[in-house]
Amino acid sequence: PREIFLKDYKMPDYYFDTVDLTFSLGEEKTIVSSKIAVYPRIEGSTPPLVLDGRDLSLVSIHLNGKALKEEDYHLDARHLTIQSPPSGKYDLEIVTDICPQKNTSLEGLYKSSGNFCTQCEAEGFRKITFYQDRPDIMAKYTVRIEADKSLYPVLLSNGNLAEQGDLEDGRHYAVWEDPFKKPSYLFALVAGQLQSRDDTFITHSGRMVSLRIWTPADDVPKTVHAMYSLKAAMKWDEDVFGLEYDLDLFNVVAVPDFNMGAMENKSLNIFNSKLVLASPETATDADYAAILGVIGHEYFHNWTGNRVTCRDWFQLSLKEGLTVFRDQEFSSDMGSRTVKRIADVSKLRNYQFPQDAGPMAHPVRPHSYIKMDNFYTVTVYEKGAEVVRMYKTLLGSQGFRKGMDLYFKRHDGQAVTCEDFFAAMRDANDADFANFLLWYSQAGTPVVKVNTSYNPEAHTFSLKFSQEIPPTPGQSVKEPTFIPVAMGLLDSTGKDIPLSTVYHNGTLLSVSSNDQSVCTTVLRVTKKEEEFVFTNIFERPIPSLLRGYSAPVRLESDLTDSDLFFLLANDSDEFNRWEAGQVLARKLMLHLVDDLQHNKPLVLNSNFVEGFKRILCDSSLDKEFVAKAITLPGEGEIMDMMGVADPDAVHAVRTFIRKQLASKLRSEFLSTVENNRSSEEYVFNHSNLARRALKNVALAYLGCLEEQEFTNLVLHEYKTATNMTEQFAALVAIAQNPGKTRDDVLADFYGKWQHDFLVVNKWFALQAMSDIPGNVENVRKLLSHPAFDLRNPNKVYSLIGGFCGSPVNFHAKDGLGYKFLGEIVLQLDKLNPQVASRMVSAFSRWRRYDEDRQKLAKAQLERIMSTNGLSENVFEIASKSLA
Ligand code: B3K
Ligand code: ZN
Repeated sequence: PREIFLKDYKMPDYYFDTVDLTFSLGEEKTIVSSKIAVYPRIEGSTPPLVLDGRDLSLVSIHLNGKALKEEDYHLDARHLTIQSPPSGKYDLEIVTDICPQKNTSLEGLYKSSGNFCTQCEAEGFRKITFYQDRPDIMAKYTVRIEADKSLYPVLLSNGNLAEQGDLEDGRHYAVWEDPFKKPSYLFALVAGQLQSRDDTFITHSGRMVSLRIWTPADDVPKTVHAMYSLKAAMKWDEDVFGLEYDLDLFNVVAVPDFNMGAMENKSLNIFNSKLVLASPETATDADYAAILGVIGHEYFHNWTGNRVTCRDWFQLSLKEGLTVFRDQEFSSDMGSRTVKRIADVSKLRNYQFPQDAGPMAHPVRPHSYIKMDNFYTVTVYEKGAEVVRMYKTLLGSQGFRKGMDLYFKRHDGQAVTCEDFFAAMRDANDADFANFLLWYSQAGTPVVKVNTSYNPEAHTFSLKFSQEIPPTPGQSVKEPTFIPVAMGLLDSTGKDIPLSTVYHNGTLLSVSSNDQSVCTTVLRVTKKEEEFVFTNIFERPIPSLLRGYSAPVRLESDLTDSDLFFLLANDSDEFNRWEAGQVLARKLMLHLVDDLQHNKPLVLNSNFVEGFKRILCDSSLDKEFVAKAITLPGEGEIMDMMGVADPDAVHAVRTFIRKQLASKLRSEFLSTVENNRSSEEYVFNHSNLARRALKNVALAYLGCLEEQEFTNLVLHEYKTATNMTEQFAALVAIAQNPGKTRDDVLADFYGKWQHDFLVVNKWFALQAMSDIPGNVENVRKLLSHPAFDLRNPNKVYSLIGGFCGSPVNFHAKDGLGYKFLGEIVLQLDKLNPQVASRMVSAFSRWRRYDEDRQKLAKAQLERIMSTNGLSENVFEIASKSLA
């Protein structure tokens, strides 16, 4: 396999002006005819024209109407090369056959539940026809689709419907024209038996847009929330960024077989059904929130991704980091900003930090890849979004908006780079961004240490910062980067101290302006070591650092436990209240893990229980915030902080703390459950979902006690639940404890929901993630359950992905978890390399574990590597993991 490097980027020799595609969809094969208007980048130059193509069977090639002879072109497994094309403009016509019904990779054109659909990003278009399949080739597309009318009554592609009609032999056709130039990865086609929920949106400037969400007929009632989300997203983008939709039609199609969440194809978004379909009875609040976020995300791509796209795939974060940032902001504005921030930061810590510290660590803009699909990562997406957020932290909302406006003014219709975005932000604000660009090129999570000191004579408070970025593969030495540290100081009553002046390495910086007092300021930490000194501070303050999590770093401060309890109780920055509790919990957990490893008895610090109780019982707090604040850091997060990760010890400690808290605060948890029941109809709004969230967390605590009273309570909640959020939470609480009750309720749940594959996936995932000893055997059995299918990604993510997320069973000492995954990866790789490669990633941090586990995991990686015919996808992850 060949590695591709950013430094080797070359502009294309040829551009494409227009592309006319005709698809004749058939049961045996599909015939794709393409006519491309080609012109050279440099007038008069005639280098060979190299087109990408995979798994295509070439039928014919014509150049300006004349058939090409075999000696005029060269065909190999990956390319079609026309050796001496004519100079100037010409039309190239190529006919190919493809076989969508045999395409199990779900990339290119394939069938899902009898319908045709496409997925082209990143490099799937080359599985449809020969093309320069790279994002800097932007062309206008016209697409004609022909198919059997009764089997495929609905024919969709990008843009506007120009023409449709009947053909002979029961076939019909539709012609779609997209007036906007686009890269091939945004091409889409759907054909099948679908029905739509229709609505309209009137844009800010008064244009009417038709909105259609397509699903199989039975599912149309479950698209209410998706439609609501779409309209909310359209309005939000106008209000916040002044961005309007640019066509008269916007289609969303839900398909059950899809490798990822969704795809932003121009005006024809294709979604994994999981992120469209919802009803109160079948979807949880988390599903509703995910639908809102992803419908928003794909819609927002219309500007950040489609109108302005990436020059090459190394720039992926240009569109993904920015669009994740936009969907995070959208969800924040639609719900609780603090809770959304907490959820996003938790995701970063639990998934991105480990990636950034492992063999697959890569910068937000990677330097190289073997298979681009492997780089749709939490680093490119979530860390990328943090990078965008830092611009906003530094520039403020208005400055950020000015930067966005300039970005679109400069680059609408172009394929650009991360520097272009940086330059727009900088130039629109005349800003000094110092060494900020390093965020794009250096991998690894910076560790920022802060030492504080108060001088009571001089009334000064000093903060000494130092930063270090750990080495990552291919990058042993790092330079200090630009870390915006939003912070405030609290006085002894817990109030913010107005900040007047701060000295930075001896130079005065003014913090307040126009006599307006400022309580949060953003320090620009750019060097390996530097000091900031606040003056006119008349008592020892408690610093609240990195407010709102203003930079994606690991912060190590000298704050004491009592400082942290103080912040937990008082900080005006709600995010940092949560964070103080998490820092305390992480310290506590690591401490107890150490005790456990040294055979010391486990004792839970009573201050922790007290602090926890205060939050649980504080009725002035938002309930969703409380639910987050009383949730302990994840096991992965703790393992990530250990020299040698010990999954059993971390699991035992987390379980111990949960049981202790449940037992010490049983009456508080019980009243929390009782006071947060409601007989009202399900509504997805903040106050209702917050109530359910708090109730469900409390229920899970009580459930872990394994006492009859609480088992009955949980069963009661399960039986009386009128929505999936509460029903599933009760099921989760019951399923924690092995035994007959668990088995009966799991069987009951399956019986109830076996007709709904999305609910059945939850049922698979719940069992797969279980920490019941020896669970690998149950998971193996579920592989042959009639509802399971290795070809459906959602099912694989639920069952196999769920299993790998269980620290105790996946990392079981006997190695059976590793062996199971090794076998599955090899089976999956033959069907769907993208899905196989996601699964094999679970091995990537094998060096974090003890020697025995290392040996067992390594053996599986080696077994995978020695298999013939391995996909590039799996090869890349497995080989980099072993390197
Ligand atoms: N852009 C797509 C991801 C495509 C992944 C290809 N392997 C979804 C999104 O981020 O919006
Ligand atoms: Zn995206």
